Amino acid sequence: MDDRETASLVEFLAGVRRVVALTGAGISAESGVPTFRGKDGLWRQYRAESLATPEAFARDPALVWEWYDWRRGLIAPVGPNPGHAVLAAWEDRFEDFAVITQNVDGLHRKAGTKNLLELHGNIWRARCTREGTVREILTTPLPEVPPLCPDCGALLRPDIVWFGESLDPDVLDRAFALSAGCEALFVIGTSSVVQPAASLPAAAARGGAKVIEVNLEPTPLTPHADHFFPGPAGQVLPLLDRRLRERTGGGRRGSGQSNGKGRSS
Ligand code: BJW
Repeated sequence: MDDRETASLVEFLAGVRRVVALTGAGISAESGVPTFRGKDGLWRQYRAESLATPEAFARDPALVWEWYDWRRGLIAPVGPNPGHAVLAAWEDRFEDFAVITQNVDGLHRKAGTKNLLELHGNIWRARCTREGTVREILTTPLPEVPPLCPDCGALLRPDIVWFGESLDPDVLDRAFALSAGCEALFVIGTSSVVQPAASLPAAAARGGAKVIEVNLEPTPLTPHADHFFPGPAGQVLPLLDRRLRERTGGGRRGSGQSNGKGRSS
């Protein structure tokens, strides 16, 4: 993206109020959390897609829990990176700012984001397969694999949305409403292939929002995005944030004079 395009985007952002960020595994990559579809997305010989399914869990719950136990062990010691930090700070910069994440790692909350929708659940929670009760389990490694419900002895499962399972309808409705109602949607570090999350940018565009993509490489969304910033989120977002602070004199909020939902170029 050239400097003139960045400047015009910064000008636009300085005047908007309702901004949403949709994030995927790429935003946590610089914290050391492997992505799903990159070359690091393999665990032993398994692809993430073949483990994150109810069928895989029914076939071999211990194997699936071993994978989650390994991932929990990777995530536990790491912290948010500058990309997460910028999004947390944008709650103060924009009047109405929300993060919708596909990630289950909890790093947005660790960075201080409060207005957060977790589309695919959270790796630190487990759900009883018999009673549906949800509990937080922070111990890593797990004392027993697979873990059992302390109340009824049934198998626990990760409180995560696997392929073929429905997302929480309330969370999904709120995600679509936020996307359809925002003036700018940032789409950061996601391959934009997993539905229904991959449909949120189209909902935002239909509502008149600018769609701004940040990714190391082009994705199926790129041809439809208004702006594409190639590069690591942990560098691109701080750069944009700095330009925005320079434009607004370091103020915590934009001018409040919304550009409406129309596109400006
Ligand atoms: C960087 C970077 C850096 C790297 N900086 N960038 C319609 C059509 C076709 C199929 C379907 C459909 N609707 C539903 C489906 C089926 C399915 C689906 O979407 N399949 C597609 C793969 C085709 N969807 C579902 O099953 C969903 N359920 C559902 O819709 O229910 C109703 C229904 C069911 C069936 C049929 C029809 C309707 C549920 C989806 C649940 C996804 N769950 C997972 C795993 C669980 C979480 C966990 O264990 O952690 O969620 S899958 C996995 O993919 C995970 C992620 O959240 C999700 C998205 O991945 P993400 O975040 O995009 O990561 P990557 O690795 O793919 O990409 C990383 C990106 O970052 C790359 O682009 C890099 O370049 C970039 N990057 N470093 C910036 N530093």
